Formats: sequence, structure tokens, C-alpha cells
Amino acid sequence: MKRNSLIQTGSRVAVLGLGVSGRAAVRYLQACGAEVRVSDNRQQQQLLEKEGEFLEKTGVSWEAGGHTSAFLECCDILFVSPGVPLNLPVLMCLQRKGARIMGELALASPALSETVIAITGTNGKTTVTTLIGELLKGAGQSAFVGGNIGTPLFEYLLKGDQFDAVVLEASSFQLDTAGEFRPDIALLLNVTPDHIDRHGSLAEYARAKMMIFAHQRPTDIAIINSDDPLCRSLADEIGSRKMFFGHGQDCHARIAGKQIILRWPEDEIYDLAGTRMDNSTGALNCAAAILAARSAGCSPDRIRAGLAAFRPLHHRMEPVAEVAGVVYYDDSKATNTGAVLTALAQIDGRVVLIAGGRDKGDDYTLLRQSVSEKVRRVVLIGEAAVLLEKALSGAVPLVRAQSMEEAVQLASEVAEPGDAVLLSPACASFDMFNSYAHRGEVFAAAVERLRKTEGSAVPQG
Ligand code: UMA
Repeated sequence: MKRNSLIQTGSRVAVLGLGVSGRAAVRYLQACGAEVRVSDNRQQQQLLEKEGEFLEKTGVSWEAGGHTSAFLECCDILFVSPGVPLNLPVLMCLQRKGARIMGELALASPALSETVIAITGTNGKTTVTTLIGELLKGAGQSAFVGGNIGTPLFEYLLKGDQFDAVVLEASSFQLDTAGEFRPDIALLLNVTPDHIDRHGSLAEYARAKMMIFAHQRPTDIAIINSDDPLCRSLADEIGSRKMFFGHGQDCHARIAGKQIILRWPEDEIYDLAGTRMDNSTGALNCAAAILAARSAGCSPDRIRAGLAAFRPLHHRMEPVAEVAGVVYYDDSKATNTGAVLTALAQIDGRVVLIAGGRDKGDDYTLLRQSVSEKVRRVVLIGEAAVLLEKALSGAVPLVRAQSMEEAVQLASEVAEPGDAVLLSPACASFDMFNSYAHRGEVFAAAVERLRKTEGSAVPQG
């Protein structure tokens, strides 16, 4: 196990939230000798059997049904899971009394001596994180790939491995509580509205994202999307060594057609033709990942081999079937308007869009122009249907569906040969599904049933 200067034997730490992060935190903190207690806002009867067993096995004190001052005030450090909002009165009160509020990046990163690469942005984080991990491994470096992508950093510390690099997907929630986290290489992929319900405004959300650079030293590397106007303007605030990717002439990784031209300082060409990343989003993601991998010492040839071998992740513009000349795309990971706009831009023909789910405070009027240009009809699902209906009314015909099965059926009825049916919801999935992955699977299953009745092909992809 890797030890940590912040946690001493006998340190009193409360873990708020008994999810994936919280459980890993408890195990790590206990292994460091801390006195740990757990607080979760679910009622006791809502805790799952495995969580009850976890609490029993670890022997921690715990409270359920809310976070109380009486239970937490004996602790010096309050570890907050990413999903716990920081404006809870109890947190603010305990902070005023001297408790330190820390998330995983603040609490775990002091134990790291590896090269740390951290990736944030509204969209593309998981793809770029995975791709950087693959490029490093393909170049012979050992790398832990984790963070918001699913495996907490604490798990790496618990195993005690000493890899060459740690590659972390960092969400705005995690960056909000990142303390003095200092990645050697930090990437900002894009910033468009998301999680406004939590952050309150786009400016506050962007501020959280910018925390990825806050403690970098002048020699550390900041990789920034030059095509994204908000990122470009925020870049003035960054004090570390900036490298831009995008289409501009001044970019260190410049996209020109299917090629990425790296100034290093001699030009290096990376050709995406024939790879699975040969599209506008893929090129931006690759340009960012190449800059990171090259900065971490990977050779151009190994990077080229890694790009050729890379397969896009599921539920991101994934073609699931072609039925009666219509291609059905699962883009369930698109949980904000920025991602939907990117998806629509990638489709040449007309689109029937399936959208809706749990609202996160996004401004759906941002979709109006693209939708009115490209979309034949929008099929609305979930809690946000009413908000989307209001935002898009008059721009395009709208229809509501009560289930994914019905949404696919209604979409198939208006789609014409050459069209695409696109599940790109602009919303979270939790009103109807367990996760975005579950939503995508239910969509694919409904399309498969349609395909069987119509007798069409599964696209090669
Ligand atoms: N809880 C409280 N009090 C609260 C809110 C929640 O006690 O006020 C409890 C819940 O009852 C539950 C637990 O907290 O028991 C859940 O914690 P959590 O929501 O922080 O979720 P984890 O299971 O710890 O997963 C988190 C990330 N979740 C969120 O950011 C919401 C996961 O990202 C991440 O993979 C995981 O840590 C490991 O790092 C998911 C995500 O949706 C995939 N991320 C958002 C995104 O990508 O857009 C940011």
C-alpha cells in the first residue's frame, strides 16, 4: 500500500457517501490507520445488502438518513464523495469550525510520485483518458487509468503498485474538492453547459474545471482546446506551459483534414485515415491525447500504432443496426447539449432524435438551430420532456414516448431510408435507467427487436 502524508495513525476522518468512491476511501483510510466513520444520506433500509456487509466488515461507526453535525464534528477531515454537494449547511458549518473538506484528488494525490496525467472537459474525457492509457501502455509504460472513469485512485494506492504513470479522468465535482492536486500534464478538452444544477452557472462550472491547472508549476504542461472559445479565453489564466490543439495555425497539435500535425519542434504527422477515430470529434480527441502521450515520452511510431489499434468506447455515436435503410446510433453518453450538437454535426443526412431524461439544468434552446436544420422529428422521453418541448417548440415536430421501446417505434415510423435515428438524450439517465450504459442497452435491444421484425442488417463497426 502507498502511504500518505495527510493521513496519520489515529487521524479522524468522516467519509460522506457510501458509493464507489466512499467504499474505496474507507478501505484506504483504515489501511493508513485512520479512525473512520461513514455518513450517507440514504435511509438505512435503502442501503444495499453488500453495503450493510461492508459496514459490518470494516467495523466503522456510521449514520444513515442524512449528514449530522453531531456525528461528524469529532472529525478533522471530511472526505466528500463526488456526488455530495458542497453547499450542504452541515458541511459549511463544520468547515467554519476548522474541519478540512477533501475529495479524492486532494486526499490521495500526495501519495503519488508517478507522472500524473489528468483529463477534464465536458465531453470526451473518458475516451481521451482511455486513449492516453492505451498509448502509454503501447509505448511500454505501465499506467493506472482511473478516477471518474470508474476506478477510484484509492484502489491504486491500496494495491501499492509503482507504475510509470497515473492517468485520471477528473470531473468538475472531483476538481471542486481537489485541494492542491497538481498533475504534471493536465488536459482541458472543452467546456459547454453541464451539471448547472450543481454548480449554479456556466461560469462556476468552468471555474471548477480550471482547478485542474490551479497548482501546476511553470514547467508542468497544460493541454487546451484552441477551437473552444471558452477554453481559449480561460487559457490566459493558466501559468504552466501551454500547448494548444485544434485547427488554428498556432496549435501545437494542428488538425488538417485527416492528419494531425505536431510541432515537436519538427513537424510530425499522425494520419487518422483508416483508424476508427477518423471523424471531427475523433480528431480533436486524438490531437489532445497525442500531445499528452508525446509529453510523457512516447515515441511517434508507438503512438501511431496505438491510434490504429484504438476502438471507440460504447454508447458514443455507436451504430447498433441498420433497419430499412435507416442507421440507428446509440449516443446515450451524450448527457448535455454540447454532446448532442457534436453528434448532430457528425451525421450527414436527416435525423430522428430521441432525447430527454433527468434534467441537469442545461439550456435546451442551445439545440434549436441544429435541430431545426437537421432533425425531422424529436421523440421526447423522461422527466425533461416538458422542458425540451418548451425549448424546441416551433423548431421541429415533437412527440412524446413513455418508454424507450415506444420511442424507437415512433422514430422508425417517420425515419426515411438514408436517415439516422439518434439516441442522444442531452440529459442524465437516472429517471428511467440505472446508468447511461443501461439506457443505451435498452435502446439497442429495442432496435434489435425492430430489426428482427423488419429483417435488416447489423452494421459492421
Ligand atoms: N450521497 C450522500 N449525500 C449526498 C449525495 C449522495 O450521502 O448529498 C451518497 C449516496 O447515497 C450514495 C453515494 O453518496 O451512497 C454516492 O456517491 P457518489 O454520487 O459520489 O458516487 P460514487 O459511487 O462514489 O461514484 C463517483 C462518481 N459519481 C459522481 O460523480 C456522481 C462516478 O462518476 C465515478 O466513476 C466514481 O465516483 C469513481 O471515481 C459517475 C458520474 O456520473 C460515472 N460522474 C459525473 C459525470 O461523468 O458527468 C460527474
